[in-house]
Amino acid sequence: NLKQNALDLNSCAREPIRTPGAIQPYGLILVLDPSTLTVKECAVARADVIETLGDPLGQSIDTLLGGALASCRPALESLATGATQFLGAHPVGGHGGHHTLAHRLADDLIVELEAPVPGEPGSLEDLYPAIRAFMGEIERVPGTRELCELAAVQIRQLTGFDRTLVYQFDKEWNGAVVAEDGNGVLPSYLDLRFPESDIPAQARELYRQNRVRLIADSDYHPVPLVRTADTAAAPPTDLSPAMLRSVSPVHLQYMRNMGTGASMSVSLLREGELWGLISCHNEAPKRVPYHVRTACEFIGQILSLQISLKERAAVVEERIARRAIQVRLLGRMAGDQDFMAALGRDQQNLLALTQSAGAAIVHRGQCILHGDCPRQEQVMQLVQWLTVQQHEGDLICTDRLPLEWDAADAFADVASGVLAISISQIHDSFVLWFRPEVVRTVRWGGDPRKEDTGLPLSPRTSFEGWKETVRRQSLPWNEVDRDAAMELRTAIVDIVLRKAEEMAALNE
Ligand code: BLA
Repeated sequence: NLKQNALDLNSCAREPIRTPGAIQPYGLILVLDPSTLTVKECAVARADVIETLGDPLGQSIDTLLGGALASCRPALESLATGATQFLGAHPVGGHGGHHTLAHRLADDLIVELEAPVPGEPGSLEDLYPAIRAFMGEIERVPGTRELCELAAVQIRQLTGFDRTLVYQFDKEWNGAVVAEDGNGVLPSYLDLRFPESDIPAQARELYRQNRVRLIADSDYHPVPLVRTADTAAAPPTDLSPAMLRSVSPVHLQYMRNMGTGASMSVSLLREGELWGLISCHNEAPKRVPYHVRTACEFIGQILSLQISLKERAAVVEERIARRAIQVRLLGRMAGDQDFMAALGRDQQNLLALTQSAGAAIVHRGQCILHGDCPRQEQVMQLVQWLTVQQHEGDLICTDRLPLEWDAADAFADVASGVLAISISQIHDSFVLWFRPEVVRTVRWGGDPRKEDTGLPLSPRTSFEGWKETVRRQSLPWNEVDRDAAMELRTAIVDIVLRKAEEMAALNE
């Protein structure tokens, strides 16, 4: 029962996507013995190819497909393990020049021939103007969001998909749609979130290695690999580098449920890790020609590099902005006897310092609230709880307080996240900042009702699933938030100490 399997999310991570034993039907795959260059396994979609050119199984590279690949022998012989090489176009019977790729694995040499797409560009050079235009424009945009929007537009122009999305992973591998371009045929998914299991771990690992994949028709009939008798007992062949690799039936069902006939995705990496995907959809089936995919891969790489740069610059800028806020807060405190009152007079900056929705200052049994906070007595209980926790240093933070302390369930909506600095252990003085449950901070982009298919495998169900996985969690606190809080603590402690010294001097 597919529905039940689909709901068992562990089963997603076990889908054997590298070894599906079949290909998509847009060409043919030959698995050669690397030492003899004879075919030990193959999948050929068109029966007439075998009728006219003979069965490739058991044949040598020199004779198979009517000798079409004989000239590739030197290239194939010298291909290093792990490498992929483009071998140009080669005729397959009367079906035109097929783009040919060779992939050398430890024990296999995979040769795949992809059928041409009518009217496709003759070379990557034809697409160079589009790539150059993209490179020119990215220099002018300020941030990551704008970069992603530009890439969505560019990839859609290049490919003609109905909708292109830029999908970004968070640190737990849930995803969010951060940019989108479309022609209105498919619904908008902008700002939607998806749980980790929608793109399971083994798929993410494969996409980290292999940067582009195309599912040209979510209704396709897989073409099974056939083997020679003496390879029958060998383990299933690893098709992970192959463009024609047949994809997981679970994912095909997902695509059909969301009304997409074709999908392509391009990996975005940052420092060797998968940062996100450019994900493209079409309502009708759609092939994307080889050179166009290469251009998309290239744009993906440029985008990846730019994202790294922009994110690094953004952290620096954010630190500077927080420092400015801190200076303003300190200015208030300097001229004031009572640091609590002083901080409270600048609520906006107090909250902005850690990007929070609420803050509480607890000092000598008093508790003052700013913005969206739990009730006073709840904050006091929280402080009690914090003081008995084992924690290192003077900063405590969590983005899932209710999961760590049951009593916080009562105010999870406003304070799923808390960042607290302890000012003085003797007097139980704290400054606490609160963040709401993350679901409250998410905008729903499209109209959910339009998409509600009631089926278990669909973006709508996924979005609901995502909400469950992040219940009682806030947006995470990052290093900039924590450092800003600690710097404020140092300043407060300095002020408190200085006051104490002044008092002591007066008393002498
Ligand atoms: C693969 N899942 C994928 C891929 C995407 C998504 C983009 C890459 C393949 C492609 O380009 O189409 C997910 N696509 C999305 C999401 C959106 C989207 C979230 O457009 C949102 C807008 N997927 C599930 C569940 C399972 C699952 C419940 O939702 C498992 C039971 C599995 N997804 C799954 C698997 C793959 C996959 C196994 C790998 C497919 C392959 O490459 O063989």
